[in-house]
Amino acid sequence: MTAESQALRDLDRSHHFHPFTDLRDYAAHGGRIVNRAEHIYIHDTDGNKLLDGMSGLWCCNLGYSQHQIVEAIYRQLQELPFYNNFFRCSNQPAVELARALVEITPERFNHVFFTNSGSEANDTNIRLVHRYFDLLGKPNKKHFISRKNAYHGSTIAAGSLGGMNAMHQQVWGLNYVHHINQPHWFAEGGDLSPDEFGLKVARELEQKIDELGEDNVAAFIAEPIQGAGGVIVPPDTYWPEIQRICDERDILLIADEVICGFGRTGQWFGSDTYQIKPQLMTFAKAITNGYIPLGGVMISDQIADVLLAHGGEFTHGLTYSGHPASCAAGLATLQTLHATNIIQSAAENIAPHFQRRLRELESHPIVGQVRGRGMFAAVELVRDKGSRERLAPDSQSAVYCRDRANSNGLMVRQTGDAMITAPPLVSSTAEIDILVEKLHQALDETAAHYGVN
Ligand code: PXG
Repeated sequence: MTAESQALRDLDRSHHFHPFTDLRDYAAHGGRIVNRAEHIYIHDTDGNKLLDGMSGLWCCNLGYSQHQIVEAIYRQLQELPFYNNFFRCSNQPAVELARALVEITPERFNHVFFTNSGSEANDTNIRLVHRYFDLLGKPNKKHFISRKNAYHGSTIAAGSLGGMNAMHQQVWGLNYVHHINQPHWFAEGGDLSPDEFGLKVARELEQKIDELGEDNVAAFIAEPIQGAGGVIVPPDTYWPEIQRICDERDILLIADEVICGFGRTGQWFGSDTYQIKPQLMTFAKAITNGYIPLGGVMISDQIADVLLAHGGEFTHGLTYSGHPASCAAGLATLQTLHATNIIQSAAENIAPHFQRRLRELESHPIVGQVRGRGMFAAVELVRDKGSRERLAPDSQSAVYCRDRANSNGLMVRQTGDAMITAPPLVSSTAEIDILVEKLHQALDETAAHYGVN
């Protein structure tokens, strides 16, 4: 470690509060300063090079060397670095990106509202839904149903929509958000088959609607595949049953596509993969390949028509809604996705290789399950495969395994007792092989540490 790197790390731990971090621990030990990246590799100030098995934070789906996106941002900043979209003004990249998004989403989506992040986009969903039902003369329809262990962001509203216990302990959430169980068969399915369990937890939505009263429930929000919660791939029975319930009841379906969107599940959106028909879709992250902040909500005609028919100001907006540089980055990202056909080619080539290679880890003595779809996956760590007993309390073994992987040059993360990986779609088969080998090595070291062989 150079003196320069050490000095930077010391300044960081002295002055910089990091997100979702044990602040006391960080102040004592500091962290890794990432200062350079190319293709699917990141470099830190200590000279380490890591294969990025997390695509930044589920956002750099095309890796770090997409210079045309960088140039689009630069060109836009030279032409028009900023202007707002309030007071009857607009800007060309925002207009063009709105149209490009309408083209890649199902026909019923013809409008977009731009934000800076996924959290703000989910706040926007609440605003849109409340306004929609108010205009329809159904002012009691204010309640939202979400799922335990969902992640929808970290503003007060998005954090309330989310179902993370640790967050709820620190946030006094909204009193009109309710949570049902998640479709996490491995952790919570007990003796039921995955299909039975999928139906059981889907029907909790129906029960919750009955409990709250259909006249009071506005919407159900969910990620097609839960990302931060642990790449929770729902049983096949889950989404068709949820769709049935939403169709039969007068409640809206909101798909949070912040992680699933833009190719992660093998199609443009997770909603395409699961053939669900949400009335609202949240996006962020990979819309700009993570290079600059941008989020938003796709609004279906069912909702847009009501907002348009009634008029009256929609009293919601952010200074940077539709920022020209962010939208230019979004356009360049979509153009790249189209020009390279990477979503389809990754779904046909690299994703099957990634899923196949990872599943080989199921024969490892401490692996209880490997699950995934497209270009993301979770590897569950256990001491006993039959009983699914964990190696150690408080997810310690997965934290240990993550640290070993990181030290061995692989950036992966841990959620609960699962190792999580979501590499860029531009990874080669050889790079996926390296990822799996490094994860295998970390699993071996974890098994040895906890005395399993
Ligand atoms: N919805 C989903 C599904 C997300 O994954 C958000 C909304 C919020 O987006 P913003 O842009 O406000 O962060 C997210 C964000 C993790 C992790 O540890 C995941 C996210 C954010 C931070 C950490 O996996 N996802």
